[in-house]
Amino acid sequence: MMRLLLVAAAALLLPNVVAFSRAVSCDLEHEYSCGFQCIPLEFLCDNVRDCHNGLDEESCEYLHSCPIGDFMCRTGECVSSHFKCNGLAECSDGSD
Ligand SMILES: [Ca+2]
Repeated sequence: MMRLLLVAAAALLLPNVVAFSRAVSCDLEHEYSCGFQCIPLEFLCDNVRDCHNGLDEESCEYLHSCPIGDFMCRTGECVSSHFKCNGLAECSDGSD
């Protein structure tokens, strides 16, 4: 009973931690499982880290890469990492 109360209290106090520690089930026909997170299959090996653990970019072979210090847009364009998340779209698709 005490253990049940502790789990309930933890769930109330730390909802994000409890939710994150739960494995999720993905729709594997359309999604890739990072373990505790699902991402669209098209995000796999696209040179952008989408999984919190980076699993979607491990064991990938890339046909195209960007110079060190650059960020690769989802379109494959290379832009300086300094411009990533600066509120302006340097990538033609706005993926930066
Ligand atoms: Ca990715």
